Amino acid sequence: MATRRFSATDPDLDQLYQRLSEGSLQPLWELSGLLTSEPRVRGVPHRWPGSELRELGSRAGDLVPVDRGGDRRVLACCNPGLGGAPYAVSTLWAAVQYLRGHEVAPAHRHTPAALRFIVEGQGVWTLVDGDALHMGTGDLVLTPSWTFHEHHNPGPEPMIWMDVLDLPVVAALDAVFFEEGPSEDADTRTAARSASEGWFGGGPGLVPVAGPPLPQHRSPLLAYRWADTDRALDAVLDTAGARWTTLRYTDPVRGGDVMPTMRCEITRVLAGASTDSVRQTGGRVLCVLHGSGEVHIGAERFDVAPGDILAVPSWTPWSVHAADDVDLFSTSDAPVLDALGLMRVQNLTTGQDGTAARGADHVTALHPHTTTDLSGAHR
Ligand code: GTQ
Ligand code: FE2
Repeated sequence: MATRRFSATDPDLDQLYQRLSEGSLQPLWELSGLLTSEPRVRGVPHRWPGSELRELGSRAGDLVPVDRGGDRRVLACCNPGLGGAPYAVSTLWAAVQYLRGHEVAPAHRHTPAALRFIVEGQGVWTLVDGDALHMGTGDLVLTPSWTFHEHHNPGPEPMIWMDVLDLPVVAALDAVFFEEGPSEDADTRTAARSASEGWFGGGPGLVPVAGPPLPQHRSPLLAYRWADTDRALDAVLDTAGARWTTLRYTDPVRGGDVMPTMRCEITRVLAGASTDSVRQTGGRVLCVLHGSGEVHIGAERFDVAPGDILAVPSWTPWSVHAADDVDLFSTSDAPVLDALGLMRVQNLTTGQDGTAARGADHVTALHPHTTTDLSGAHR
């Protein structure tokens, strides 16, 4: 793209502009909208209804094969405010993936990291660098950057799940690499328990002193099981005497986020309760696992049901009001903003401001009262 040519009535100035343009230079005094007083947010609050995602996923299953070439049957959530870009918010890809019975999605790897969250169904296996991980309702399964992954469905039933990737961030950094798997043949292994869970998910607060080498930039635990998440949510609500709370999925060894670009959290809101209204820098994708109620995002109000995917753009307040008990999974790009010192958090209900993480002290980041209020204790 050629440098913009500014024109002026003064012939000398006009000549300067001409020469700037030829020299691939632009005068800042003619540029506007760069340093805005607040983020000029691309993307709008949006909801993709679960019923529609299931129906269209199934329709794609009838019509479109999965094989090399078109190797993922995936419907990308496209935020209507992003001019057709296939992103749910400006920094996150969110999609549903549909795999019919006995189908295989072949192995590959890429630098964008992915995670899967399962709203309904079970029976598909994801192999992450050869480690077989079962996918079941409420589970979070990670596919970190540059790990080989493939999916296979040995049973007769189709399965649908949500994928979230940091693709827009990696693409913005011009750091996307992709590679096909080493073999054309599908690896249809299964296992009673993944090696990752055997080593790092055996029991709360326990990690092996001598185990496999730790991966550098992400959690060594690749699956977070619903039974554990559910139990932890109950325990915290009970202990806090709260009506709603948010738990963060963490690296069991180092305590930080599960992956360097994506933060995963689960919010439980008991029937009749409402969360605080909070906004923070960076984008977020929500996925309703259980229950029904209202999700408020900016000026929008969405009546939600299981399977719904919602977009929370940067610096847009959001809150949940539960009609019956709601479990809500969410992914944000918060680790990126934290790492760069760009995180701002504002709780509009309590009036508290914060910056979420200070330095590398993840405990500060996790502590509800120094950041945003992550639970509705005694309210
Ligand atoms: O399952 O490997 O939604 O590579 C987008 C890209 C899923 C996957 C997506 C992918 C995958
Ligand atoms: Fe992939």
